[in-house]
Amino acid sequence: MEYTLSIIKPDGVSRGLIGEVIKRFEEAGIRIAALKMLHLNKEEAEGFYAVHRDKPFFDSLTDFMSSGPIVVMVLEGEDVIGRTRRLIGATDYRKAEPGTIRADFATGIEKNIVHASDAPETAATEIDYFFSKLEISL
Ligand code: 3AN
Repeated sequence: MEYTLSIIKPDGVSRGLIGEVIKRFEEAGIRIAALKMLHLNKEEAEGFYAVHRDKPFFDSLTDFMSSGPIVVMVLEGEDVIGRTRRLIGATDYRKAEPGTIRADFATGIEKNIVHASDAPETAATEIDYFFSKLEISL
């Protein structure tokens, strides 16, 4: 079994899309192994996106990610990293496949509703950032 981290971003939460996103994951046979809502401060958002520290969009991205509550989840399933990425669609929503979460709901490259880890190493680091072992139902 594989695990990945997904985040419903502040735009997804404020637009009432928590249920919609979770429904799409569950309907695809993905299991929710852990879930919580939190509101990151700027420093915590910077820690999560540390790999992007040198990018021109880092400040704006971390402002946005700390602008309101988010929902963080550990997802479980076979090939769940790749399957979740396919369900959410490309980072740039204008290039996302029709029927993906971002194609259906995103309103900007930052305001793209949902995040999901892109590889096993990042999934492990990102899960660790938000969850202790005790919080994950195996
Ligand atoms: P993804 O979330 O699709 O894996 P990453 O990890 O490359 O994308 O980027 C992290 C986040 O940074 C994206 N979800 C998006 O919100 C933001 N982002 C990425 N590229 C840009 C960009 N060129 N301009 C503004 N924001 C960006």
